[in-house]
Amino acid sequence: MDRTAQLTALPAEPAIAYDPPPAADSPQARAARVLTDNWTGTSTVPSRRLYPHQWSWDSAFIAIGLRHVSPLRAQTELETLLAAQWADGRVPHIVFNPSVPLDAYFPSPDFWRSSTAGRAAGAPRTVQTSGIVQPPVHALAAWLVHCADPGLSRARGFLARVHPRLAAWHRYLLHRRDLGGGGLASVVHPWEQGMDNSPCWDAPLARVTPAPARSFRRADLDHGAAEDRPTDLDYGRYVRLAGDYRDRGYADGPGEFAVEDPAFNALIIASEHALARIAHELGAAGTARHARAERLTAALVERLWDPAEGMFFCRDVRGGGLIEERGVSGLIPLLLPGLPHDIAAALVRTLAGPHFGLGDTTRLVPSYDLLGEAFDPHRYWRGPAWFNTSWLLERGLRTHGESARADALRSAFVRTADETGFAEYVDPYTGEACGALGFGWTAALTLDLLHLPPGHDVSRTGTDTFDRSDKGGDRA
Ligand code: 9WN
Repeated sequence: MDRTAQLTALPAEPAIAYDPPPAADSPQARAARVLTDNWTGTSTVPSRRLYPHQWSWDSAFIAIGLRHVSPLRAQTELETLLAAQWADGRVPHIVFNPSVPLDAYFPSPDFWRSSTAGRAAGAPRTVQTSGIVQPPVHALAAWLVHCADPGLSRARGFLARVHPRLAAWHRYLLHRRDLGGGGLASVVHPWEQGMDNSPCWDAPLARVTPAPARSFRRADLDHGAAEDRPTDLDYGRYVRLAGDYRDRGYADGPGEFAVEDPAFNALIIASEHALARIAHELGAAGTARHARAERLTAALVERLWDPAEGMFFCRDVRGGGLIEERGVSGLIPLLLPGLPHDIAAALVRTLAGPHFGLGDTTRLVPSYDLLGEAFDPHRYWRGPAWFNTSWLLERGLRTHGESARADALRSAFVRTADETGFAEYVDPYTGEACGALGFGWTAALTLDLLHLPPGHDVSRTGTDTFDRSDKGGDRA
């Protein structure tokens, strides 16, 4: 579909943010086409075949890119997800599309049984969801979506509607999920952190007895190469953990697996800063939230920073101690404007050093240590480069004044995304496509990076390093 046809297919709304409009054969047009193809009417699927429902952190990243094509759709994307929020505040990691056959994705709604097993936690009756969560990128996404078209956002009361839900979501994470007692949130399943088979989970997962292979049928292998996906043993453990959580009525408390992850917590902090800006836009001070974000940053450093290794590690709350595996998650706190200068500088050195090879041996940032024993350039989160983490690190580099490295990462990102047909993940050395093609957040975040004017330096915009809008929504 050419650009004109794409535009006429969209509902009536304010003009597109491109100036001048992209040519039909441009990366922008190709990325926008993926978002059009993956749009269901109320949200965007990560991939038509492999992931045919709505995923939580995917939707947040997708909204960040979609805002440049259709601010209305970007708002709708987030509102659809938040409408599935449980009464205890959790935002489920999957919102199921009832028109998709049950066997198209595993675990399906009949595994999670949200409306019965999740009743005590207030799962909604009208929509079927999973019962676990994903990283809280949503307040950040809501703020950026607002900034793309503040007029439309105000006219629709977008922030006023999402603010209470986002505040309840953060309350859930910071109160019900502080399982380590040190102020940070824990994830209770590898799927919650979003980097499913990262070697960071190997030690805590080893304590979990896998569910028998005959007790479930994986649908992912119908669409993805087995050598690029988690193993059957991984799946046995995922199923056991999720089933046990469900059988406890999704009550948070003692469970076999609880990990404090640096990326998950950095994203809470970034989103707390965004919530402060949302509150300010709605007429409140927002200062308490900024202060909490700073306290959380201090807790992150105290509990997860390893000065000798120059990166953050996960903390195994049940097993005790830091997990000394270098996952990309340990670099993501670079996103935070309030990070002490020496820590930010050490993270940049680690990113550019032999374990991650940025600007030297790799094209994009690998998901795991190039020198680690478990490194595999094709197997899911055990080495391949993913576009959402490179986007977060591009932000982080820009935030801390590393414009040249950020520009180089941005160019490599856009080139690799476009060349691979917007692959789900790629070999970090060669850029070879792995997983699904036409992947939602890859296309969306490409659009976002292409929207950044050349030479733009977010480090000069003060503490808010998240707003790339050209419409002045952040001037409040
Ligand atoms: C389980 C949808 C999701 C992403 C995750 C990614 C993968 C699911 C799966 O796909 O996880 O949630 O079936 O493998 O690991 O980050 O949100 O794109």
